[in-house]
Amino acid sequence: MTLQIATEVSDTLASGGAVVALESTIFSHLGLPSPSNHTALTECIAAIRAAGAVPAITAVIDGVARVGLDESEHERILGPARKVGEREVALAIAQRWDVGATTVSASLLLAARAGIGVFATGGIGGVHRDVHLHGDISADLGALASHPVVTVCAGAKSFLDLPRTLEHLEMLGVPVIGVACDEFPAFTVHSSGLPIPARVESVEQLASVVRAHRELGRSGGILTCVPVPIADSLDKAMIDAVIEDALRAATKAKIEGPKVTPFVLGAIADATKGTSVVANLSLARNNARVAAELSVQLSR
Ligand code: PSU
Ligand code: MN
Repeated sequence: MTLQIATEVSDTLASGGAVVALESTIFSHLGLPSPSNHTALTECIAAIRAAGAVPAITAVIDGVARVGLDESEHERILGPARKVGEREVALAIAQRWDVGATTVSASLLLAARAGIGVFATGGIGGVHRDVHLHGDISADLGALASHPVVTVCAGAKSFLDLPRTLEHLEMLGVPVIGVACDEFPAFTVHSSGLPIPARVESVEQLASVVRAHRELGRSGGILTCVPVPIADSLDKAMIDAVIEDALRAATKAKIEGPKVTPFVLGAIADATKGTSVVANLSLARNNARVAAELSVQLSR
């Protein structure tokens, strides 16, 4: 079997209930330092269940693509893992990778195959700065456009080129919708200063957009943006300075390709002495809750 869907997840989907998919890179050592990765996982699951939905963590474990993990398996994704983007999923299966931590792009593929329509993450990948020099554009963007899944995120980190990321999403035809916010959020910072392309006031209004999108037969996804709760939002000038240093360190250490994002995330966590991690946990919980509320609305 190449794709295994947890019984609780398939039973809930079969009865028309609410399910929210989660990625595993954010919970692995690639996304958050230990033990905050474990806290994030526990809190996201709790937020989804509290809102009346079933969580479905995606991962590749012992060469099987999984949608929904048993609690006893959580430790597998918290330890060392290989990063699995959409293009690595088949490799990870065929070559029986021990633990593959799925990114946003891989999670969207697996969620779509399982029939899950709502996915929560922290921040998405995007167009990297200086793209004309290296061409680095996250596979997350293409996956957002090709899979019929709504992604709930807190925008993207400003170590990316956020204006180009928004342009790219427009080119791909992905609706970008803010829930009660006027600006594209910048992950641990409440706002980036860039206008959000579209705004809804509530999860109910968001659900009507999703229904209309589906009724039109659009095959791709929708990017929903929810800013980090204001009390946990970090200072933009402080984070911008930290990011400049982290990017310089990445260039100096000749970090390239898929290693860039985990390297910069780690450097930011170190430089902010964990305050970025507190904000990260807060936004991850919040996104999980909003995604669950949306999934519940859509299942009515
Ligand atoms: N941004 C974050 N935290 C993360 C990631 C991005 O703030 O953990 C992870 C996600 O799994 C995302 C992936 O899908 O990094 C994007 O990697 P890349 O930039 O190599 O496409
Ligand atoms: Mn990349």
